[in-house]
Amino acid sequence: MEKNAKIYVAGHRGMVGSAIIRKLQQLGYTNIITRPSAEVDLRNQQQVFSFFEQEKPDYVFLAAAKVGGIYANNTYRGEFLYDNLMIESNIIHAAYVNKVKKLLFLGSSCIYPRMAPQPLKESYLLTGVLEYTNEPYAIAKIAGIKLCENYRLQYGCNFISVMPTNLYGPNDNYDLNKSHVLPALLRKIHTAKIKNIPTVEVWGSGSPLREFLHVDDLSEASLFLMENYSESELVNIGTGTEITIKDLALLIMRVADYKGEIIFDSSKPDGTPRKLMDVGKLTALGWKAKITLEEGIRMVYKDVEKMNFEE
Ligand code: GFB
Repeated sequence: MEKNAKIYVAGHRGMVGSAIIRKLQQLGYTNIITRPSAEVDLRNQQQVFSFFEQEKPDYVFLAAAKVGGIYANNTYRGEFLYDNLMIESNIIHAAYVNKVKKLLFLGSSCIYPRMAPQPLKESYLLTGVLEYTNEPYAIAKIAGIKLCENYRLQYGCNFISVMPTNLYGPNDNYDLNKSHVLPALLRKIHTAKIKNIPTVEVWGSGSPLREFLHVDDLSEASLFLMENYSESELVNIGTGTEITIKDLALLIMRVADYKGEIIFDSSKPDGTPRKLMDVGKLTALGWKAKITLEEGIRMVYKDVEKMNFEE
């Protein structure tokens, strides 16, 4: 990407989009464009098409999506399917019509089959049944991957797909009904600590394994792939290491210096038992995650300490 190229970041207010903008700015890109959803509703085809026709971006980072943790995915199932299908279809088609030089589409590790062998290789896509709690989101993301792949095959578009593992970092969502586990536990543990509450509630059994990547690593990897990868097959982005939800809670308790007890709420779902990315392809291309989970949690916890959570 040329330093003065016109780069559109869709989803600039979200955790991923804002991290991509920070990284682009750090690296000296000067012509980044964004649009608030009040001006361009990405689910609206007409608005997206007019915006692309007017702006004619050279490069697109497609980081806009309706996202959430296990509860939100399982509750707002229709919205997760419809909004994500509309957003990605509108942007990918507009990018094709307006001759965007390259587009990077962000998916998620939940696209892989629930019981796929671990670690998850890119080739396991569509080899089995999906996890039901996030099936609508996963189906929408798989459709996005297939749009990129097939627009490349039919029209020669340079559109690539990258699949991040579970993310965390600045601008995360701390609403307990919508958030992912890491921000949820940071909030719950911090609140318990400052209010002297002796227990903290962790959903499910605590035994599922998850992999966590700091969003600043994700944005670096995304820019790296924008510069260095132009193939139809998706690429996993992760750390290649995993932790149980129980150990994650214990780690956050240590960082927050909270000495209470964990109570598991078995009425809440566990979701996929395990979701570890095989990052061999990305490593071979020349990129590796830098921020360890403990370092990342310590960084984010500094922000959490300044937040004022309302009960
Ligand atoms: O992060 P999370 O919501 O999503 O949950 P997934 C991960 C695990 O943490 C589950 C447990 O086993 C949860 O039951 N957990 C424990 C909690 N306590 C909490 C809590 O207070 N809040 C939350 N949210 N979880 C999502 C998918 O799956 O991962 C999305 O639904 C997306 O589609 C995303 O792919 C990356 O890892 O289970």
